[in-house]
Amino acid sequence: MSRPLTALLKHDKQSDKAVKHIAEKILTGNRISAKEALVLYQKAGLPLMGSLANFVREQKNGKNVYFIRNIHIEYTNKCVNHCAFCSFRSKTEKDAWEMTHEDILSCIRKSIGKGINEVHIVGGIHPERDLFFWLPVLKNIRELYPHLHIKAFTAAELDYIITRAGLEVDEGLELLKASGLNSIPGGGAEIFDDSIRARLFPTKISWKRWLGIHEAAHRKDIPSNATMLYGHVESIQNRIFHLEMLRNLQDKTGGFNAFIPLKYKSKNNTLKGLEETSLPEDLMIFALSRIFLDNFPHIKAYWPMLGKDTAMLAMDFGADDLDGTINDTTVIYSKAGAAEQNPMLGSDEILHLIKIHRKVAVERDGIYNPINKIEE
Ligand code: V47
Repeated sequence: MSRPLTALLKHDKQSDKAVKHIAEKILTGNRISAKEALVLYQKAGLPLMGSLANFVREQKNGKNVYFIRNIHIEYTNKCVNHCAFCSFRSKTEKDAWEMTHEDILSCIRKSIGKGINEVHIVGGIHPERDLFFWLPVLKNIRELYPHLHIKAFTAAELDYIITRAGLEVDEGLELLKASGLNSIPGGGAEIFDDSIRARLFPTKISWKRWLGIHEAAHRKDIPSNATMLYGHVESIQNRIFHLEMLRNLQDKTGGFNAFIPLKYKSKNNTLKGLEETSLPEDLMIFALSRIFLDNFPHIKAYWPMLGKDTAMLAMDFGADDLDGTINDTTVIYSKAGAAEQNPMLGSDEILHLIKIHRKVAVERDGIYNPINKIEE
């Protein structure tokens, strides 16, 4: 058991017996239950949660902070869904855009000289596009840039484009993989609760379908990420249930690479009366995720949404991945009011941030193989 933490627990007069028992389980490498996660969240307090999460983080990832050189391609803001939290969807014909096959290639061409290793392709759910629009796009990217990791389409997009093409999920995934798809991003999960989904995003795929698509992908050796949209109307019990469902699927398949807590941002969407979560609450979510998701290799603090400072702080509360250089290619969060209005981080700046936070920078590929480890 970790010495300083054992001492902290021994002299801790505030924590009750249940919290100490749960903390000991974590420090001896044992899994905690959903009930225990709730007790911890409600009673442990941020310093202890942070210490426990950091303990787990260091066991799994040492002091590494992963990052990747990447761009995002948000190919359209047209969307068949009307999700109350979304600030990205076009509201009128005038503010709608859609990228052609050539636009997408040109976007990659412009960034390829910056040494990118990954392209992340997500968008609204375009009413008229199906899988057969995408297969030649992926094939072209694969042929032109064989080294690029293609992370594309949330489960919500996959459900739509595959169904519209008249195919089953398994068939669609196989075709996508054969055309160059490497992995699936974590979006579209939102929060796993039927009544919240019915209220806030009634036309989006169900959470069971979201999990089913990720399971099908994992069975075809297509890894994926998972997200949770928190800080709107959900309870802490909803959050823990969400984490539990992800942990159960990961026990079955082992196909998730990273979990990404996504903090609800309130500008320009129909939920805008809500107050955003505080920094301590955000850090509690990171810590709880790291502690509870004992079978997830990585926890991502997505800096374009959190801001650089909070993302770096999250590195002491369980997170180990910053995502990437982005190169000002995403507007999903800037439209929703994120601190980073033109998200772009040069690799020099990333290295500097990681160094001043006394961590070890590890440039990675799309599946977390280290490309370059910088220890100073
Ligand atoms: O599913 C949309 C979220 C997600 C808002 O896998 C919002 O590496 C907060 O999943 N406030 C899409 N969140 C983006 C996503 C993602 C991003 C970066 C990396 C990866 C990865 C995945 O964005 C949506 C939704 O949960 N979102 N609007 C908002 N106002």
